[in-house]
Amino acid sequence: MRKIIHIDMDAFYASIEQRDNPRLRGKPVVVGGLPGSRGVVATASYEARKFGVHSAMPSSKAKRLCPAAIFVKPRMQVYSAVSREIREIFRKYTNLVEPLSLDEAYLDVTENKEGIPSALWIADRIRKELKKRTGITGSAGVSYNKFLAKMASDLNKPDGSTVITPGNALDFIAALPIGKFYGIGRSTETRMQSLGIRTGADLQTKSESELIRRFGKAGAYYYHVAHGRDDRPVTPFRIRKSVGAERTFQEDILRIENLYEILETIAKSVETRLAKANAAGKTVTLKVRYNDFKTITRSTTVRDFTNNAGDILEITRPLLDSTDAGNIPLRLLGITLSNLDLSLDHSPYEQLELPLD
Ligand code: DCP
Ligand code: MG
Repeated sequence: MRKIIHIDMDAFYASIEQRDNPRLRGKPVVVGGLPGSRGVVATASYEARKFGVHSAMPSSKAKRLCPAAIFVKPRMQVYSAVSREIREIFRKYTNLVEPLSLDEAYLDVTENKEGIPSALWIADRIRKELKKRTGITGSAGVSYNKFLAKMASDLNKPDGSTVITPGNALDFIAALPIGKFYGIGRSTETRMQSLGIRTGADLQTKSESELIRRFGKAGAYYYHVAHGRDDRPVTPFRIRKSVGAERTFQEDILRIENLYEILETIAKSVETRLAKANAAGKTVTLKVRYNDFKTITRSTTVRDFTNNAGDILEITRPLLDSTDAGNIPLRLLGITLSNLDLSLDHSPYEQLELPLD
């Protein structure tokens, strides 16, 4: 049996704001767009949640629900730094760390670097260390698979741990409202409700073939997790270092105007790839290969993160001008962005995406 921990920081952005500004401690704090704007709430401190304020709610509504709330704009750079810190702490125990977002991750501690047999013990030790090193608290779910660990980490929030064992898993799932299942979003919840599936107990009565017929591949996932089964492994991924695109030409190109045009199409594909990776970069590198295969690179590092084709083109054109392009025919052109910020998936204006919905 595996030992999986899911850790999720408490009111992540808001806790960091309260940590860095004592004036905000113990107060209702809303991080996100300001109420005058058309922004939304990224998150709210637990003091603000008592008034019904939550993530993805229009900030103007948050203000109505909690007039005393203090609104703070997100500081993504700081949250990314804390995110890196918490991942470092996780990796002290296992290399099998799979981040789900900036503030949460799965850990497989079946085998762990400290040789600790109890996963709950590890979870609590990690939580102590999180508090000490980052100044904010996190909650943990401990179980024998990812789904149950994820569901468990919510049960004793904030600042708590919960264990789900094979002995109590089925009862726990039976009592779960269907919308709480990880992987069941708003639209699937509505469809399930219309089929009379309101809780885990209702889901447990459905056959796998019926769920697959109605929900496709996701139906098989619903069926298995309803019965406490989830054999997805914890898969750590390497943090991306760069995003780029290049073109090798069918015939060498001399005319600088043609090269500018190609540069623009490459910048556009880099833009698309950056969007897919939710990334932006500060260092833009141009790669040029001459017809004799000699290859050179030229880089510029800019002050603000960039992720759009227009900016990338503006930066790479002078780089291209600084080479022998236009005098010597080229075989290849490429653009790479590095020095990446990968946290844009947490733009407060976007809802978190669920994997199966
Ligand atoms: N976030 C966001 N927009 C959302 C949801 C979340 O920008 N719709 C950001 C802000 C959160 C962070 O992601 O602080 C982590 O999301 P969580 O869902 O883990 O929420 P919190 O950590 O804020 O609170 P909780 O204590 O419930 O985990
Ligand atoms: Mg959280």
